[in-house]
Amino acid sequence: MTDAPARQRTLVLVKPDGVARGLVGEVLRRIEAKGYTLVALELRTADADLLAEHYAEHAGKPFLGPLIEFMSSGPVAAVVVEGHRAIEGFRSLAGATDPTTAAPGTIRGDLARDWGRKVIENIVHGSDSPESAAREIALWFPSL
Ligand code: RTP
Ligand code: MG
Repeated sequence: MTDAPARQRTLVLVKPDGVARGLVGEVLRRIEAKGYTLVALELRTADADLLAEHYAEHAGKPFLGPLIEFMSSGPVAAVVVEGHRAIEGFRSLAGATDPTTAAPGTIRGDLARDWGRKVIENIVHGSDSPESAAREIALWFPSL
């Protein structure tokens, strides 16, 4: 490997389905067991404005409205996670977007339910690139 990236920070959200089902501790356990560090942690019910900014990349997509409705339906646990290659590493822990096809051993594969709802409910969000991570962390934790 060339020029290994330094420690990274990523924004993880335990979504309302995960909080409602009592899975915050299980998600944090997996993050800590992997060796990542928790830098910030807050339980919060997000409003539509925050979520529209958070999901700006999905503007115009048909699932955006149901996604914002779902994500504002109850509290989320917002977590800043730090570690070597933590952005890609957490996406790997989370598994594929669709709970039905997410691999066993991943958070979504083990824990997410496919309810056949309007939008995919899949327990966690994780930033998908260094640029997204910086933008999302600034949005959810402006004081960091
Ligand atoms: P995330 O952003 O939550 O970490 O998930 P992701 O990168 O795997 O998925 P993304 O494409 O960014 O989509 C964001 C979230 O929107 C919901 N979604 N529902 N067709 C659908 O019903 C649909 N498509 C996307 C999921 O909750 C997904 O995680
Ligand atoms: Mg995404």
